[in-house]
Amino acid sequence: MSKYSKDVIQILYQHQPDYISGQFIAEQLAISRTAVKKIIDQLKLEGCEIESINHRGHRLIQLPEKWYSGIVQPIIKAQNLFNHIEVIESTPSTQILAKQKLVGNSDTYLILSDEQTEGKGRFNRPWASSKGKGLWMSIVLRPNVPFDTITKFNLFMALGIRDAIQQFSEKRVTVKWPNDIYIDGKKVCGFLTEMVANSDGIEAVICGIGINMNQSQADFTGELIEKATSIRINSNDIINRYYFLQALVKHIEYRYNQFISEPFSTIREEYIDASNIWNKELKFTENGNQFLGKALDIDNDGVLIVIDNENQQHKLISADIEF
Ligand code: BTX
Repeated sequence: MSKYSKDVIQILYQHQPDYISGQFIAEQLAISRTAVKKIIDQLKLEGCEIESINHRGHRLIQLPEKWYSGIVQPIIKAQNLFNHIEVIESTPSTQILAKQKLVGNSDTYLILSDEQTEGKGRFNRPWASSKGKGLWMSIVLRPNVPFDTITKFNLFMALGIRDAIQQFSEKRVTVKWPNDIYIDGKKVCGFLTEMVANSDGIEAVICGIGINMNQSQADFTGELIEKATSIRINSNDIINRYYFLQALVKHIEYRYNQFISEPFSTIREEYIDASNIWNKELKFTENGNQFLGKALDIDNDGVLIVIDNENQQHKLISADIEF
């Protein structure tokens, strides 16, 4: 793969739906027309639908279900959250990779992968991340805040991710405290937040986000047939992955800035409205302890107030909830 292929795809994408001549692309990149033709032939081989007509040039019609760094980079650089962005085809887990890259720098970054071979949820549970239709990414941020604000970060992120998915879903998108996003009773997204901290505060927050974007119900297997959904299933059209990624990063940036400058109480009402855990019996697991109960409220610090079936009150910072 030529080092210029990401630039060629970027030029074709930016000029969509127009034709663009090989000569123009060659001049932009200071390479030969033969080199441009070779790159375009290679892009066609890997699934890009490109119409090439003599004397008119090339026109991008459709991209395959994969991330192209040449398109991702300008979209995300237009926002100010990350120093750099990495787009890869496969990795065991973007979360592991993001943590490996923390050492010896203070960069903020985003890692996006077409597939994860060992995607992980909370408590080491598997996260299904097959190639093509999902969005699997980890972001690394460096907020200058005390380390006990990590729970608050998670609450702000939930709304950012929810808002982005809502922009593309016909049905209502809800938050299942603390780490899941739901549509129509099924999980469309799971995310988790980890951090590295020292006595001075947080060194890095690493947030891993898995979103089912374009799966059909038939793409899910095993327990996920009943449990999982995608944005596509709840939308009238295929989700344009680049529009969605742009919206996601925009909403995350908005909520991140809010997290840094505002207390949780600013978004408390909004969070309560977006939540799907009220008025139903829930099964809670906290530090290995299981009990049945109901969620009553979220206080101004983001703590979940729960009453169990023995009338005992619990204040939860994090737990696992089953419907
Ligand atoms: P969680 O522990 O709340 O969710 C894991 C549970 O969700 C699984 O046990 C399974 O029941 C269900 N599940 C697994 N895969 C899917 C899926 N694709 N769609 C819907 N439900 C599913 C939530 O953990 C946090 C998940 C974070 C995933 C991201 S992806 C990028 C980053 N890299 C990585 O390895 N993890 C994070």
